[in-house]
Amino acid sequence: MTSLFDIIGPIDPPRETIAEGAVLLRGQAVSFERDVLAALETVTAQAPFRRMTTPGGHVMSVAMTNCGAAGWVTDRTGYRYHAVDPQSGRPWPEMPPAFQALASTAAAEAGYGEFAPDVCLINRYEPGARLSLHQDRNERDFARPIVSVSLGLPAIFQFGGLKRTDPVREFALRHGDVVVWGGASRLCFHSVAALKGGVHDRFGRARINLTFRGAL
Ligand code: MD3
Ligand code: FE
Repeated sequence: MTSLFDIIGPIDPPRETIAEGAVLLRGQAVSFERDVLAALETVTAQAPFRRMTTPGGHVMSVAMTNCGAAGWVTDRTGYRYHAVDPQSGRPWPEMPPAFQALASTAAAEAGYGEFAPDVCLINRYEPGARLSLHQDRNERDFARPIVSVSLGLPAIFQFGGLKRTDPVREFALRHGDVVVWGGASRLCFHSVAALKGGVHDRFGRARINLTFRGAL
């Protein structure tokens, strides 16, 4: 007989260690989504999403902004964290309390205890946007984890090893999923496949990813 589970597939566990030091918390951000969406509107009114240029001269398909004491920026001269938004000449918007609450709750849930991020990099993917294979190594101290929050349309996230050529594993990251990347996973190569189309009822035709970092 066909069971319901043959049709809907396995149910994801609420908490899963996907690599050494990396904990996936399915749906962890859902209860924060209203406050997070309101805070996101406040941040992007002051620091709108923009597509930045890489040192190689390519305009990124992902649009970005930041909040917190500094923001991640790229231009023809390189990647760095900078206290001022180069587009406005003003400091980046403050980290909203709803963002801080989400990041510290998730880090504690994953077993990382105290985590007070100083930067939140905000990525916006529209259909076709992708992020090519990279490591995150512009932060000062890799002992601190990165907390990532996925909102809106789902994406295929690819997670490799410490060498660019290591094989990657794929994970679907859906609305509300949170991953805490610490320990041995912190410097692993990763990428996001081109976003498929679709419409999310709160976030529309987009995926938003928040990454909370101790950068300074
Ligand atoms: C693993 N963002 O902003 S989130 C990035 O979905 C970035 O927008 C992706 O990669 C996104 O740098 C992926 C998951 C993620 C973020 C940072 C990591 C995984 C990570 C840093 C180290 C290891
Ligand atoms: Fe990254």
